[in-house]
Amino acid sequence: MKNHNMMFSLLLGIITILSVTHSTFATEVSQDGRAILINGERKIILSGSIHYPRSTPEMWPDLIKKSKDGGLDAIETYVFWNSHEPVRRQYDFTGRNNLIRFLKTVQDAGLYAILRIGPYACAEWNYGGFPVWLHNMPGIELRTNNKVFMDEMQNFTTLIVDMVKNENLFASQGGPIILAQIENEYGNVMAPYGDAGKEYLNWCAKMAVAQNIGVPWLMCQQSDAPQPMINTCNGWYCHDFTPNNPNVPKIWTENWTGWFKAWGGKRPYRTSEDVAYAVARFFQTGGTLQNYYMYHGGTNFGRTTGGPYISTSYDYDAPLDEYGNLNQPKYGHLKQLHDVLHSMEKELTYGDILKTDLGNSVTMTSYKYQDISSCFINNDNTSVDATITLDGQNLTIPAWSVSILHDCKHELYNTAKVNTQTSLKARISNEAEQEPTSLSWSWRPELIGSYVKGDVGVGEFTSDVLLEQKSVTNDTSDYLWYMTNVNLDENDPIWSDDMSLQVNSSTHVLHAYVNGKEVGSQYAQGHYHFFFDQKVNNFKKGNNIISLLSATVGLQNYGPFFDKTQVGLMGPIKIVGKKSNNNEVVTKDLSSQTWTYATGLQGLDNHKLYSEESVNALKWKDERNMPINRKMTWYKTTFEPPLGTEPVIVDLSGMGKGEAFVNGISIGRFWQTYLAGNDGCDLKACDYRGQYDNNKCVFNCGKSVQTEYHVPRSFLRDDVNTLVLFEEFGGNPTQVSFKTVRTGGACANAYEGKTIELSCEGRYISGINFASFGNPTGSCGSFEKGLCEGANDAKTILTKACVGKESCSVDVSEKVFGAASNCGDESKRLAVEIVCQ
Ligand SMILES: *[C@@H]1O[C@H](CO)[C@@H](O)[C@H](O)[C@H]1NC(C)=O
Ligand SMILES: *[C@@H]1O[C@H](CO)[C@@H](O)[C@H](O)[C@H]1NC(C)=O
Ligand SMILES: *[C@@H]1O[C@H](CO)[C@@H](O)[C@H](O)[C@H]1NC(C)=O
Ligand SMILES: *[C@@H]1O[C@H](CO)[C@@H](O)[C@H](O)[C@H]1NC(C)=O
Ligand SMILES: *[C@@H]1O[C@H](CO)[C@@H](O)[C@H](O)[C@H]1NC(C)=O
Ligand SMILES: CC(=O)N[C@H]1CO[C@H](CO)[C@@H](O)[C@@H]1O
Repeated sequence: MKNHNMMFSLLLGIITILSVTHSTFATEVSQDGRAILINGERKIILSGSIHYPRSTPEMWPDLIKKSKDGGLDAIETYVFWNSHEPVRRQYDFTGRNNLIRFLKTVQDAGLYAILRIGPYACAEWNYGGFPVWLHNMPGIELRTNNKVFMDEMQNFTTLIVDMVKNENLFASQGGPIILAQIENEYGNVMAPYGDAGKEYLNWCAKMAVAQNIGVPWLMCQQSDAPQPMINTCNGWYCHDFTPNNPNVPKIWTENWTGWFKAWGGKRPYRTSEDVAYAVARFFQTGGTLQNYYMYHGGTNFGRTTGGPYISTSYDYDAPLDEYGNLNQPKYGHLKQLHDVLHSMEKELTYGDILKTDLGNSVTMTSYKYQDISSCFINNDNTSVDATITLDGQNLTIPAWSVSILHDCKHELYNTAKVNTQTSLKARISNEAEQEPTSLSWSWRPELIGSYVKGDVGVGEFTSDVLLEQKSVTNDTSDYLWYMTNVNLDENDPIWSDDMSLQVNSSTHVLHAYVNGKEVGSQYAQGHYHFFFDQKVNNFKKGNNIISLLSATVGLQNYGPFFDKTQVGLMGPIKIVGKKSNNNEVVTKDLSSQTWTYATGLQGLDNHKLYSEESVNALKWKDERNMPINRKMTWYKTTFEPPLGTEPVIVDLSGMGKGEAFVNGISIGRFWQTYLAGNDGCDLKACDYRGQYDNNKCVFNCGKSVQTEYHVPRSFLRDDVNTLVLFEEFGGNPTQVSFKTVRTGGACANAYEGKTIELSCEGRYISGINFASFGNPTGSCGSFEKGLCEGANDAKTILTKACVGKESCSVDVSEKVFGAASNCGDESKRLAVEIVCQ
């Protein structure tokens, strides 16, 4: 028996070895102190994050192709547990959740993949990617040494690893995945978990290693990552980062290309110059693998946004915009940098490194391999340009920039000299229809009568305490009703002329009703906690019905113990009477009353009014008596898809807050009426020089953070499509319209010696608005000629070279534009603005 067993396990061992190495295409991934090695060769790896559920399978090939064209070697993604296992042991890997299809699309494009399994993701994703049923399991504690949690985490991690293995997607099996990640930024939050956190971390490492995936594991932001986990850096800059083991390379897992947006917030923007500076500094200081977070941000469809209050758009100011268009100049400026870095791969990964301090925050780093030297020269001074003399030539390194030089002589690239055009996006109204006037609407009220009038049987269960919302709803809906009956007899001391309802609220949005009548609504601003206090004038003797509708807008996704953040109406909830004669205040605490609970709204969650079946089956009222600014109202219209292939958006101007659906698919929550504050949009702050953070350069003060919502083409049919809006606060749908987004024009500013490429990205160049070679001033839209100007008319030259073409390229030189006089020491530039057809 024993022998038999041994034979069996020996055999198994052989089979395992065979199955790991059988493929002739297997890629060996290893690491040393310099780089990740692919089949024994050190590599420079440029990677970008694209989260598969934030776009559609139909968009993936194009996004990944553009990533490859942009000079990336790898695509990185998290795995989103709550999308895949919405109900315990019931899985969804279809459509946008088709992880395997996504990884195969990456493979088909010939790129590597980095799989951050987590399964905690953060990512501004609802509840950080954790399913809410997990939180509701008895005895569970998340992200710590807790058996219930660890069993579930292992179960899901194993499921993903097995799925990926079955498709041979790990590099060790010939697949694209070169690295995997367990946990995520735990180092940032670990201290409050104490020893249990440390034990959990060690367990994560062991559990990961036991998965036997044949490629290295990463742990980001984890300076004490146990071996063989590779600890990596996340941040705006990572050049000062050193890994915790001399035998692992310096890896940057999240280089934040921009920042996310939130309802009621401003729009953040990070300049191309500064992102390029951060990347060049990282490679200058020995980094060899970096990942852009995000390369394509995309859209938080449905109820997937985290938060609270993360917006539906997750554009992130990434190199590919929300719709998959190039975000120029960021995309092109980084592409040029990637090409230069790849051309230096051998020097950067095998070369001898020599650092020279040139004074005043200027350093030169040379990488010499065999006969070739490549150099980086950085100027970290935030205001003063540096001029250095190399080989008898003067070279200007602008403040806060890095130059990269071939042979340490010829400048190939400078992070502050942007030679890529700035594309100007145009919104074109739906050419298939005359919107918005052509859209005809029908409507229905959301039926809340039985909840606010206390009809019997409307609730699901009762409780004598105020319950936390997630624990009741399992997050199957944003909405939860808290309802109670209060008997006020004739002699109750509470009676007065000034009676009010007070709710100590931890919810995001509250709508309060007494005896069928609305008494007020309120939403959290700044802190996700507010005190509701509204006068009520319809309390009556006898039975009173109090109905409180609590709504969430994305569950918290970050912080120590973020999962324990309570949301809902935990009270106290009181009726307060103030006597006018003696100022006496009498309160009646309702917190321990019997409360009846009902999850969701009738139309939204039970009848699914947005679904294809209900949209046609149920009666909708026509436009004649359509209410405007009415709370809890449904609107419906049909539309033809805009012509062409450009991305489609729906402009929801006029609407308040709610959720939008196209052909039964949720395109996300909307919230136009929560406006950003008026302060802080100082464009001078957008100078690329100096440390960036997400508050440095913001736009859109006093406005709504998002009025346009992406409608992926694959959601649309050729003939008739349906848009359904659930409006919670009150809005006016008559301004709603569909549009396409395209390049309307472009500006460029290129230095002498460079070649400028101009493109309408699929459309024709129809005109040249401005062109000047010399020292033009101003910026896109307001360029002006300077004193120095080439002898030939720049506009005529560009018209000849470009108009009527999709793209054109022109050498920026005196040979083309003629000798320029009066230019002094200044380097000459070409400024141009083109118009697209
Ligand atoms: C996950 O747990 C279920 C039981 O709930 C079990 O049947 C299944 O085999 C487990 N999966 C893995 C990969 O461990
Ligand atoms: C930049 O250089 C100037 C001139 O040498 C110096 O006075 C200043 O302190 C430097 N500033 C920074 C931030 O390096
Ligand atoms: C370089 O700059 C220095 C100082 O401005 C100047 O004296 C010198 O002539 C310049 N050399 C060249 C080759 O332009
Ligand atoms: C939430 O989940 C529990 C079991 O975990 C279940 O009893 C309850 O009915 C669920 N509630 C809703 C609203 O889905
Ligand atoms: C209101 O709720 C908050 C958060 O749950 C709690 O900290 C606070 O003590 C409550 N206020 C009162 C008066 O109970
Ligand atoms: C610390 C932190 O905020 N972590 C985050 C890093 O960057 C993005 C922010 O967009 C998150 O998704 C990370 O998890």
